[in-house]
Amino acid sequence: MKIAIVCYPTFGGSGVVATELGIALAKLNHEVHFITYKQPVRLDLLNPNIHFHEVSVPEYPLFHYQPYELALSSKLVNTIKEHQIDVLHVHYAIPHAYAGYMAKQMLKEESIDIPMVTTLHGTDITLVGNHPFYKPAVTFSINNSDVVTSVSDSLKEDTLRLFDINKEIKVVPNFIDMEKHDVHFTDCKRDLMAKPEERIITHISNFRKVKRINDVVAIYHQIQKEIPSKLIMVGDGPEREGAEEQAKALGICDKVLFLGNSNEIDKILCFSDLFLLPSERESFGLAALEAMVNHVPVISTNAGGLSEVNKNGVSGFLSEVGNITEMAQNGINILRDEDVLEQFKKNAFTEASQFDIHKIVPKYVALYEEAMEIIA
Ligand code: GMT
Repeated sequence: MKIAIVCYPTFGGSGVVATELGIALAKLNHEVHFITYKQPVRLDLLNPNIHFHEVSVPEYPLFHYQPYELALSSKLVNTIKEHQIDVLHVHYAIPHAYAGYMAKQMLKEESIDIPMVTTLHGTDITLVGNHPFYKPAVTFSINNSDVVTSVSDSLKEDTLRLFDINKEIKVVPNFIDMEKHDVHFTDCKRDLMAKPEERIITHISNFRKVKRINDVVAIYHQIQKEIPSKLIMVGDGPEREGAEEQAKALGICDKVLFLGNSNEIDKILCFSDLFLLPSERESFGLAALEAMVNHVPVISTNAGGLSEVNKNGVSGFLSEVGNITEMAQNGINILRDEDVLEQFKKNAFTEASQFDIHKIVPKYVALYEEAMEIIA
């Protein structure tokens, strides 16, 4: 099959999922074409089945906002024609599903019917897409996709509650490559980060408001009073500076390391003992799954789809949003006893296995086939 994938190329979860999916499809001998404004961060182009087409938006002074959707839909039309693409898979409704719909219409004029699969990731529905400025366009794009998927049951429910949807939404959860992690390698260079007697606690995100970065620091502040430990903060975004100030004000800045964005997530998680994700909302929580596959238990909120990933009392614990004291206490309970920690680490890995890439990718392939039949 020849598949065109549209996604955000940045460190966000939707881009990571789209990239890993494309790589997995290429390994299955499908021809995959990524169409986006920059090479996706986790994509290497060594597989001959993987192609990257850059969308360029020429600057023109007349435009206050450069018209990315226009450039993307034109690039889609050209790429789909040139490479005889069978199916278009757009990740994130805004503006990808909208641009995809326009490309479909332009291609129809040339008697080319291309099926479009739209995957909803979360913020495109719960935060941005729901805004009145975008809502009609998002509703229209979802209803006019040939197949619509969401990454969790929770996101499906949110979409049906917030939008007037007349399309079936199929849940295809996010995934992880278990094979990459089935040998828990020990050469972690842990001593670069902490003393042998210290536990390592990690948070990874885009440091946006929805992640409640101040709660991460506040939870850690309580944990470190009882458990000698370090906090490693990975990622970058608008809330980072405030969190650095907070760590300073709490007198723990020597124990909190802000690493910025990293392509070495697995290496960092390899030496981590606990992962904190106290988000306000999370349609799935890919970062939690990435922690779990690296044998790291998760302390999270119960927001959105997190309870579909992190199992309370098994792979970690879940609390109400903002319940810092409970999250800290749960963290302490896991970290203070070596046997308890070991059990949670094992459980985290076992729970992650239900999201193994080999179980999930065939679901997408089946949906591509279904989408192709719809328009045949
Ligand atoms: O908020 C983020 O982490 C980025 C955002 C994105 O669109 O890349 O993540 C969303 O999609 C991820 C992949 O499906 C999910 O794992 C995240 O839970 C979701 N974020 C939110 O719902 C806030």
